[in-house]
Amino acid sequence: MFDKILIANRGEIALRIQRACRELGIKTVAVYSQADRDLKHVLLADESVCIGPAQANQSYLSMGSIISAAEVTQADAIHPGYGFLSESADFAESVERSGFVFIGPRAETIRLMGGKTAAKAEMIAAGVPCVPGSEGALPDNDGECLELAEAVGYPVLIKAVSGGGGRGMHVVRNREELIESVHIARYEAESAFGDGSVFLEKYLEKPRHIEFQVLADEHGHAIHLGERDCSMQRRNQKVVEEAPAPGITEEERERIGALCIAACERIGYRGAGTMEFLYEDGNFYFIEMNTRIQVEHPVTEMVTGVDLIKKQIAIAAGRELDLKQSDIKVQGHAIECRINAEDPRNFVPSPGAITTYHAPGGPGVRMDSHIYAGYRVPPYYDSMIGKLICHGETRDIAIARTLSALSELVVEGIKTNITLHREILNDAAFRAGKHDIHYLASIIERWAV
Ligand code: MV4
Repeated sequence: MFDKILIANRGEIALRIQRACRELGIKTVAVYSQADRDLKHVLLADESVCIGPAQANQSYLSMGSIISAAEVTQADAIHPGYGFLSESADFAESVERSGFVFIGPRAETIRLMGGKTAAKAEMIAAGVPCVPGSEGALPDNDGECLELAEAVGYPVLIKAVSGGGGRGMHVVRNREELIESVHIARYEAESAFGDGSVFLEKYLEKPRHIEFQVLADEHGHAIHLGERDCSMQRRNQKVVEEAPAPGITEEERERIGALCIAACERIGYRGAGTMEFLYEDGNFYFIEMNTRIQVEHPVTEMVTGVDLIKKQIAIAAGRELDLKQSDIKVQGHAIECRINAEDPRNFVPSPGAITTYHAPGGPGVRMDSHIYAGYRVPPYYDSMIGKLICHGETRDIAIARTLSALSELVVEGIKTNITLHREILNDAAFRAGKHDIHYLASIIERWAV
């Protein structure tokens, strides 16, 4: 097992990774920017290294600074968390070339899955259902693009091959709009990702977002840990996630889960990963794979009892997965609320000093947060200040427990979205588990009038 892990991240996930390391008897190195000297995990780390100024591109995104910090502290491995460099194949490669273990998949796997059309081709080959669309990038020829769209049927969605997370997508509702949209999408993709290639898919109008968690070791064993529903989102930012997904049957879980395992085996996947699907009219359609631990991993931990971060570390250390598929039982229901430092009405970030903090507690209540009274939320990074995760025997109990915990949670000195969560958890469509990916935008519009 590793002796020392460098945590290449900040905030709640850095603290979460540090807790897993402590349990495993592994020392931790915290790296932090000049704006993050007072982060909780920095204060608790065995060693800490300032890696640069507040701006992320000069600190948390600076590969050289992070690898230098690993060298001076003689760390064995680097955990990238989520965001920042977690899905950078170049970073994974640099880490390994410098003699450290990257806690995540091999660099070539990250690169392969980062190409959305290559990822889809692998999934199709493994038997995973995908959204119908152009197989591969669109050709330069306008006539051929029109034929491809015609074959798929309007409306279609144009996506960047090197995109992801919803940026640079264009809905096209008829053939008159296609060519101009393709040209705009190519231009945007080139400026945003340095790769102007785009592809098209049938546009699904009212899907739910359902994703499967997988774990795979380097000895050829892969398992799935069921699914999460992340449909309650706004502008590609998830707000509430839950496991299992409401209304998904054990048969669907086993069938899609088995296909996700087949895909992991096909690509030789290693570590924790997530297969994202759109779900509409009883059908699953793969859209992309995330090759990192995700923000919402705790809901899966709560219903399976598996510590995903400890598994990531054990897999990276070369251990064999000590879980069989038959060991995984989804028990009860878990809901996560992302607590953000922002105005609950207009979503504008609200950094500043936290004067009061009272965390909720009790059975089935988990608060993953790095904040404390006196902590200042810096303005430079994501506004998420914590996650409230509640587990219950049934979805109704989990909802009641979440509402109770939200009423206990006190964060003063800055604005937070706690009231938004109370409204969502009391919403009839959410309580019925019938919300799709556009639902949150629609209720926000209703408040505006
Ligand atoms: C789609 C789609 C509808 N049809 N693909 C957005 C993020 C990226 N991962 C894929 N996304 C979508 N792809 C087809 N063929 C709708 C979305 C989408 C979405 C998906 C999941 C969660 C939130 C979303 C918000 C807007 C659009």
